[in-house]
Amino acid sequence: MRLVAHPTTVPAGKVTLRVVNAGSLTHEVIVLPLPATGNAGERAVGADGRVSEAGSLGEASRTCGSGAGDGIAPGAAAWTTVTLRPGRYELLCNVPGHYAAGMYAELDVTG
Ligand SMILES: [Cu+2]
Repeated sequence: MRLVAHPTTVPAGKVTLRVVNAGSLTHEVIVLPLPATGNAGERAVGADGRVSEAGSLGEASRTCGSGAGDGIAPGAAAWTTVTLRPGRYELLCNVPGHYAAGMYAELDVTG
């Protein structure tokens, strides 16, 4: 499993994420700031197979819709608009087990 960001660098301000689920399972995308010394993929995974969403800046998890929902069905798109300051962020899927399986990507925001 993987999550790919195109482009990987965007200007600060309002950023619209358009997520296409090209897989065969339900997925989602959560936006979290990366800690100054951390990299994508390094978050602690809990016993439930998920990472903490504390500090989340938004998510795209609604099939053919905006914002938070029950997950993006296979073949469907989802979207959300977040306001991002310059920095490093992590896009990740928090369906149990998916983060540990590689569903994360760094997104860099320039000033
Ligand atoms: Cu997933």
